[in-house]
Amino acid sequence: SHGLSVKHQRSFAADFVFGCATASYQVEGAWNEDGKGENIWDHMTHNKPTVIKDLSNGDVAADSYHNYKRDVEIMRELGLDAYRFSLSWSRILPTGFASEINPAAIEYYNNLINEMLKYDIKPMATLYHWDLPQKLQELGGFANPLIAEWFEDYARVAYEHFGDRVKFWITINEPKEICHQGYGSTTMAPILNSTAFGTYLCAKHLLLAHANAYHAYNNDFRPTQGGECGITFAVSWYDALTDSDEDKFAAELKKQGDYGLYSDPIFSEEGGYPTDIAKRISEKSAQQGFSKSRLPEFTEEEKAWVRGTSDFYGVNHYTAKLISATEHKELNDVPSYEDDLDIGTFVPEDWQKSGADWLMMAPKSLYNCLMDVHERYNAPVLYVTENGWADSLEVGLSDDLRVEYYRAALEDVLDAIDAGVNLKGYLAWSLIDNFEWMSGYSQRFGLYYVDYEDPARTRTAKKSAFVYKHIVKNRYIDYDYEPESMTMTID
Ligand code: PNW
Repeated sequence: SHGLSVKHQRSFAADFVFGCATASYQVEGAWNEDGKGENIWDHMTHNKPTVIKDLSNGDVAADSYHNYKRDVEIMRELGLDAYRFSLSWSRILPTGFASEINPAAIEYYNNLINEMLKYDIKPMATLYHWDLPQKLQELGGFANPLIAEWFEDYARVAYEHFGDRVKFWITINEPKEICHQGYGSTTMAPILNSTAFGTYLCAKHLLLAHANAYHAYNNDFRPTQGGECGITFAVSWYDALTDSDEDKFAAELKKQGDYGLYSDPIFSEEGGYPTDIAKRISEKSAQQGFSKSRLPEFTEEEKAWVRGTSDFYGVNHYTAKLISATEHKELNDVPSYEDDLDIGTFVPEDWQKSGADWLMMAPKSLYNCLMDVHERYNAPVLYVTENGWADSLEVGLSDDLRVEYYRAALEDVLDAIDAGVNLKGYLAWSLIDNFEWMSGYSQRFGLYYVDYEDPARTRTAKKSAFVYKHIVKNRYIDYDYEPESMTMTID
C-alpha cells in the first residue's frame, strides 16, 4: 500500500540488538533518597528553576528508582533484546570521589540489572549521561584536568560492582552537548556560558577522562569480564544548502565541530582533532589576540593515549539541518564556537515538525549519518544508541508521527546495513516519557506514556510501542500493521 512491498522482505538479522534507552536524571527521581548526593541538575533546577521551561525538575520524574520492576516488565512487553540506562555518579559516589561508596545505590543498580537478566535482557550501561556530582562541578567539572582521574576512579567502581553482569559500557553520552551546551553556552547544566574557552577546555579533558575509563576497562577488567567499552556521540545530518564549494565546506566544518572534534581523536587513524575546524579555531584565536588557539592541543603522548579507545561508535541520531557559508549576522564578534564556525543553518518548510523545535523528520537523515561515520572512520562497529521523536502535550497514545518516524529510521538502518555499514544494534529513545532537560515535561519521547499526575507514575503503551514490538518480534517493517487493541501483553 505504500509502494514499498519489495522492502518488506528485508529483515533484521536474528542477532541484531533491538532495545530502548533512558538516562538516570531523566527517569530515576529519588533525587535525595538513600544517601544520593546532589548533582548539577539537582543543583541548577533547585537554585535557578526558571531555566526549565515548565519550572519542573527531575526530583521524581518517572520515579524509576521505585518502579524499576515495572520498567523491566515494559521491556518484556516490547520483547527487547537490550536496555540502555545510565548510572547516577552522585547516587553511587555521593561526594563524587570513590573514597565513599553508597551501598543503597549499588543495591538499586544490582536489582535493576538482575531483574533484566532474569528475562534475558542485555544491560547496556552509560557511566555518564550529564548528571555530574555538584561537588566536582564546584572544582571546575570538565574544565579541571583532574576530571580524568575522578572519572576513572568512578568507572572502576562501576566495573567492579556491575561488570560481572554488564558487558556493554558507554563511558560518556554526547561530548558536544556536555561541553558546548553546558560549558560554552547556557542550554544545559552547569550553564557556564564560557563562550570562548568552555567548549574546548571541556572537550580535551572529557576525551582524556573517556580514555582513562577505557584503558582501565581494557587493562584491568576486560581480561576477566570480557565486555565491550565505547562512547556515544550526537550525530545529526548536515547537508550543504547548495552545491557550491563554500556551502560544502561549511557543512564539513559543522560535522567536524559537532562530532569530529570529539570522535576524530578516538577513531581517526592519526588521532587528534580534525584539521579544518582546528585550523579555523586557531586562526580566529590569533585574530582575537590570543597567544595560542583556544582549542588546547594534545601532547603527542595524550594523542596516542586517546586514539583507538572505543570498541564501537555509538550514534545518537534525531534530525538534520542544511548548512550554508552565509555569515551569521547576530554573532557580535564575541569569541565562541558559533563564531568560530560562522555558518548559516536552514530547515526546509516541508520537513515535518515535532513537539521539539529542533527536531524535524528529515528524509534519510539516519542513513546519511551512518554512512558518514562508516566512511569517515574506516568502517567501525556501530550502534544506534538513541533515536526518537518528540510529541507535544496534546498527543496522547495515538502517536502516529512517532510510528512514521521509527519506520523511516528503521528503513534507513536496513539501507545502511545493505550498504555495508557494520551496524550491530538500534536503541529507541525512549522506553518511557521522561524529564526532557531544559524542556522539562513539555515534550514526550516515550514509547510508553507516563502519567505525571499519578503518584504511581503509571505507564501506558502508546501506538508506537505496539509497532516497535511488532518489528522487534518479526524482524521486518510491516507498513500494514495496526494494533488490534491498545491492551499490551507479554508474549
Ligand atoms: C539526546 N541533536 O540529546 C540526549 O542524549 C537525551 O538525553 C535527550 O533526552 C534526547 O536526545 C532528546 O532530546 C540530543 O544534535 C543531542 O539533534 C543533540 C541532538 C539531539 C538530541
